[in-house]
Amino acid sequence: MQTYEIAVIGGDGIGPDVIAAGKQVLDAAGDVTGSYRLNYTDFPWGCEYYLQHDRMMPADALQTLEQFQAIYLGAVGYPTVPDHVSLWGLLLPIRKAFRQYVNLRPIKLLRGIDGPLRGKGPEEVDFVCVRENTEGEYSGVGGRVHVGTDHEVALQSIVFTRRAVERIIRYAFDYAQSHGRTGVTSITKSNAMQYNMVFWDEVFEQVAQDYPGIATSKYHVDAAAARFVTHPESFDVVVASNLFADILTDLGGALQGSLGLPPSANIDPTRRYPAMFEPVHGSAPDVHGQNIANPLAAIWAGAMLLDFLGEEEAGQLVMDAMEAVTASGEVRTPDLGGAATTQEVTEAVVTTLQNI
Ligand code: GGG
Repeated sequence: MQTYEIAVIGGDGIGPDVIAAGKQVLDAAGDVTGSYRLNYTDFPWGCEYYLQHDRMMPADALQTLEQFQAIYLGAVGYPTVPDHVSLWGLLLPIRKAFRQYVNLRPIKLLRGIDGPLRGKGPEEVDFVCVRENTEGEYSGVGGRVHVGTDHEVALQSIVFTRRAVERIIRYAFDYAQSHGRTGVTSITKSNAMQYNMVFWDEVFEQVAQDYPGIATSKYHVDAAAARFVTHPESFDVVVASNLFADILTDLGGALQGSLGLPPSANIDPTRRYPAMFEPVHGSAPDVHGQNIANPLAAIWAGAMLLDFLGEEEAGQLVMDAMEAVTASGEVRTPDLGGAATTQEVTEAVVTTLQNI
């Protein structure tokens, strides 16, 4: 039996609750398959840590995390700490330092869930977003001058490097090829952004030439947002910059019926550094402490973690159990129209998994 070392950062708000649920399901899948054990080390980092230590995680946190095979993260951010401080104090430094240049976000309507789109079911809503995760609009380059005066200036620069743009687009094509997907759609805004996005388009066209078997399309981000709603079935693999994909995948969560469902994987494809798995959603202070947070996004992120570790059979088992629970429609948290607690949904997934 294989043992994997997993760093766990429950983080803020509902983060610790949904990650506890995810651990319970991943452990149950390990017991059923008998093929692995996950050895968790919990780190109490986040906004509460910040209030005590004036930083979101210790100075040597990255060296600590580097020893692990994967990181399982709940949520980052709480109203007690400014959002840009929490995000730049924990989530973004991990993604950047560990070269997690791929942020993989499946957008798939699970069986039994009524998505918001008329006539669009699980067959139509089933695609994958590949988000550039280390630069672009989140490069962190900028500054403020004349602060507090009436001629104050704020600059936030977008940085696109050929290396990063090419590798994320190539990853999207490779992903399509290896997962039986037939098309890659590029998200741009090159009509208005004549430097970085024209560059993005050029690189997309160059890389596409190496994949003659994959169909290509491109949409400006505003048109893509509309098309996500009107023609979700026209997307297969979508590749986009950091901010564009961040926005579009929240829309994707809505297409899935709730932001309590979509997962995400932050991956360094070279595997030099650990990958990080997290729900797309944040800390949800509005439902925190009520035991009604939907654990499915964290559980789904856990299934992606198992796939990444090579435990695909267990990952599939978790997905099958989760989808059997949504298909039955009996046990659902309030975001999906039910009245079940976080714990009840988690137990339903565990029981289903044990009986598959
Ligand atoms: N699940 C992690 C989390 O808290 N996400 C909320 C968030 O604001 N994420 C920003 C991002 O993914 O770039």
